[in-house]
Amino acid sequence: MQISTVNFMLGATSIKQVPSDGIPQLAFLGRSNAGKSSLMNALLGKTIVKTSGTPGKTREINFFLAENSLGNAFYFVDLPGVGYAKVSITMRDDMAERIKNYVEKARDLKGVVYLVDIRHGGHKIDFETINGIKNSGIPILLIASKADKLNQGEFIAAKKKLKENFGLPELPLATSAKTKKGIPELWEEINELLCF
Ligand SMILES: Nc1nc2c(ncn2[C@@H]2O[C@H](COP(=O)(O)OP(=O)(O)O)[C@@H](O)[C@H]2O)c(=O)[nH]1
Ligand SMILES: [Mg+2]
Repeated sequence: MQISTVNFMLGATSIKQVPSDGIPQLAFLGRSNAGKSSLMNALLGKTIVKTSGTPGKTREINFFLAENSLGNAFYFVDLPGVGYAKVSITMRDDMAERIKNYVEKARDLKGVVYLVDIRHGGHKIDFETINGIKNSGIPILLIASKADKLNQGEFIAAKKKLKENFGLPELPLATSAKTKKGIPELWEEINELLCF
């Protein structure tokens, strides 16, 4: 997918600030450090979303407005990482609530790309978060991130494990922001979710 423009629009701190302008939104969710920002940059072909060695930093819901070469506009939404251990439980609960609130109330949200580090197989917080937003009816696309971190044998085993752990109908798509593995395939899925 060719992206012609992308701009940071706003960092929302409350649901009232979330755009509801009819432009479809795709949100990225997962634990801190799962590779959300890096994957968004890889998809957009541009370093616009801040990546960080300091997990748990994103507190706002960040909206990036992009347009593809066919003239379709869409938002990529960078949600705060879930379950980061080094912030207070109150802060964690607060962020979990904000995420849930966004997923349930955002009228133009078309799907959630949920990242799980391919090496980790899923943590308790991943299952909890996914269960927490399932009822919203928003499609959730589980992605195995950082695929370049495993060799071929480990890679196949890890995808099977994720399928089992999350009860997926098929093996998850694995991506790497580093090698760009899986990026064209992920764009196909995204275009379908955004109805492009
Ligand atoms: N090797 C490798 N490292 C990655 C990949 N994606 C992200 N990272 C690294 O993982 C760390 C966290 O990435 P980031 O995108 O900020 O994660 P976020 O907290 O989920 O937004 C950074 O040091 C990234 O460079 C990937 O596909 N491959
Ligand atoms: Mg990030």
